[in-house]
Amino acid sequence: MQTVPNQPIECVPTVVVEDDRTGLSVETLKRAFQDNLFYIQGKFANIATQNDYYMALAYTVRDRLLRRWLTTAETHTHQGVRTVAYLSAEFLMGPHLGNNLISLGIYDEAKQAITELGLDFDALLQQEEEPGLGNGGLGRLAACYLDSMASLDIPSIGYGIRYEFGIFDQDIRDGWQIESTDKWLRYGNPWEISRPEWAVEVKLGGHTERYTDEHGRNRTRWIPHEVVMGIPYDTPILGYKTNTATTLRLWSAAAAESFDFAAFNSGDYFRAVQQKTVSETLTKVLYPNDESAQGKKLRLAQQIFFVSCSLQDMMLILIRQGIPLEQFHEKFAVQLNDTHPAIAVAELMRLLMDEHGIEWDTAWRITQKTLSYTNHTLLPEALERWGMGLFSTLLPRHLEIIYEINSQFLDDIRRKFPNDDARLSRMSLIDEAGERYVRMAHLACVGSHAINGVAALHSELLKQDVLRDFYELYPEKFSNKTNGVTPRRFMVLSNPRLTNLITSKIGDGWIKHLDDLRKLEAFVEDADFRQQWRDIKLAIKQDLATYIKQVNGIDVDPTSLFDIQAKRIHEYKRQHLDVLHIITLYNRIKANPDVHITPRTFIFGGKAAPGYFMAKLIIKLINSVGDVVNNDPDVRDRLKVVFLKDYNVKFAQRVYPAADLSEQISLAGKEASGTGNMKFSMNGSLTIGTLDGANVEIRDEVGAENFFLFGLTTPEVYELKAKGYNPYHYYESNLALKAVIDRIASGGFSNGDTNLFNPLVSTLLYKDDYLLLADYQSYIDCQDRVSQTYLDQEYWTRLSILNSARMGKFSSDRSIREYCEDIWYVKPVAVELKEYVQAGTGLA
Ligand code: F58
Repeated sequence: MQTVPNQPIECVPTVVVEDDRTGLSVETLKRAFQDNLFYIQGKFANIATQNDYYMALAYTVRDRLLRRWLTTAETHTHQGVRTVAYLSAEFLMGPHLGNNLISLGIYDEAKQAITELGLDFDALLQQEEEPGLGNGGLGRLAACYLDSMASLDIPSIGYGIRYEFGIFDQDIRDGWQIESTDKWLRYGNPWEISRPEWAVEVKLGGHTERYTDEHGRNRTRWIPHEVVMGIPYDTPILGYKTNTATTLRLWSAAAAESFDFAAFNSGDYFRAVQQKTVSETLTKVLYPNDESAQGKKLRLAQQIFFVSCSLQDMMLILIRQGIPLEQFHEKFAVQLNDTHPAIAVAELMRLLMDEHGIEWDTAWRITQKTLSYTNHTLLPEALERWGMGLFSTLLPRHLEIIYEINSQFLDDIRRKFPNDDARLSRMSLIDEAGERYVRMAHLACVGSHAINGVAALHSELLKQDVLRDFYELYPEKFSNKTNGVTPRRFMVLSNPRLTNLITSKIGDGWIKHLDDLRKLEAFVEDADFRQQWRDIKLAIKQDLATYIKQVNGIDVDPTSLFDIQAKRIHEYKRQHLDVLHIITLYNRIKANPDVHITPRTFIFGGKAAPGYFMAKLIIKLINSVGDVVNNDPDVRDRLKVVFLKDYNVKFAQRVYPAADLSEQISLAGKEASGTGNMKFSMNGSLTIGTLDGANVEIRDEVGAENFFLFGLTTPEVYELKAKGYNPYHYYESNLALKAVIDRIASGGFSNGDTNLFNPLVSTLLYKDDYLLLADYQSYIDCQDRVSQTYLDQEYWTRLSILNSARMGKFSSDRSIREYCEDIWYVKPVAVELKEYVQAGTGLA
């Protein structure tokens, strides 16, 4: 116990006692850290590893979260509050330690404590294994939303899957992506608490039977082939400088019986443990797909598993609080993050009817009032559908329920649109065109009271195109909720230097009210401020340059324009358009080595889905172009190309602040929103982009004059495709473009091998679904304007400041407020911390 003298009072000096588990002073933190090293890790300095120190610090921080966490749970239970349940197959949380220190407001104290103990604080932060339980934007959005819900005191819980292996680790060998398993749990996870006592059972396979219950009603019972246990693992999510700490509850699969005793007793030891292995396979690994739906049985099993666990868990919460199940929709607003949890429509119906005896009509009303659905894609290949064979084998009861929902739904359509068979077959929950499929987006639309897209353009395109029939049937269900990102992680944590500068000018209110960044506009004409802004950017670029030297062995000039494209690799995102620009500049140099070129460092980061050949070939192309350009003496170091391996949240935090230019160059009408675009811009980078996704709104906010726009618009794309797009025509008629393609095709980046990049080249010349060749010239002209603008550093800095200053709209706090007001009807609940009484266990 540390005693801190207070103001001296007349006779008896008062003392404030800091408990080792809750105290926030540097001295207490030091002592608590050492205690945890000794008592939790079982180590002392001589034998402790860097990881032991990280764990000791993590436990020290977790202790400080727990009082807020338990008090929040108690307050919410006591008040029976309405709660958001955010269902997502992915949560891409990023490291917890730094973020929790910031939320607790003890980042500096912890740093001082650790430094005074002679340890390297930053190295400890870096030690944390990233929980990579997501593929990209969709999973990261879920994580930003948890942060905002907690920060806004919204009663909420995130439900998902505790994958034993998250998104694969990416290495680059000979320019190619190599995947390896992500063993994030190898050294333990100090942030989670398992709750085996709250485990639930999930049924799979088998068949159904009809029976008459004791009230003489016809009921259905499901006799499963297999039962799997779901064990919840809880992680606290502390809001920024508030007492609310919500929960991320991830489900891990386990065998219902560790041993099959019949088999064990008969001496078949192997068969006895086999069931355990099969069950545990369910949550082994995250599917590393991006924007493509693959009808794999295990994936459907993962979806029903986490959805069923989560809905049963919510029911247990109701039962524990004495709330009748008929009030399910009053207690919970359940958000479906894309269609991965859409089976919730049938599962909630099943639980209410089969397990709890509620009649169909009531169950259906509850289901629709409870659920709402966010769509994240416009790509047809990303819309999930499950083959009927697979679906009926795994989920026989759900299929019956879906048939019944469908039959009533089709009747509705017939009433509203008589004699329109084409519409019926377009909208049916079952695709019967050829092989039969269950259409998950349709199920989600029918079973939800609200449907939203994730940027204004995307929501419009959903209404006009992908979900047009559903919009015509239920216009009132549709709305837009433009994505946002948390400024806590993506500014305060990842860019402390810029945070300090901003705060020194406008105070720290912007961290919770991002619109306050507008106050920075008053300093745009302040030359000193601009100088400081520039100095910070340069220092961050220097740090990244050092990292690049260490990891890639490439020397890059920190004063060159850092031009960054970091996101999943996909043809629609057009990383290869960026490459066409690099080669264009290279060709200019080869034609005239003395030509003026604004020095640029092209930086790429991102993973390709392991089965996506073209995306992997794009990675190879980037690295191959880098090998040539970086080593050609004619280039004189004016251009550098770097592919940063293993792009993840931890690494993204280092990359966003270092960019001068952010590449947001997807074909118009393809990117639902994008969120990296927001993170770059907040950190003062300028955007080169198309009118796609949230770029449209970013440009509206920052001003057209502060945004580098190029490319076809969505209607122009539709028009060009309708009249018959011929990429070869662009190739033939544009000499610079032809020279670029020819250099790739002739083996200019593959040691003369003309086969290597042929799949890419011929796709561009003869197919080009994403219209790279049509947008090429507009992109190059725009890039030339970028290069010109960068030469005037004072002007560039003004634009950079204005970009940050005008990003208020893109805080995930704004998005969450909109969801709360328009879809969830959930209100903030203040949590008051009680005096600390021996952890407030409630024991005498
Ligand atoms: C992304 N989708 C969108 N899907 O592409 C992006 O525009 C948007 O900003 C973001 O969602 C958030 O709304 C996305 O990340 C996936 O990762 C799926 C994971 C499961 C398989 C299919 C892709």
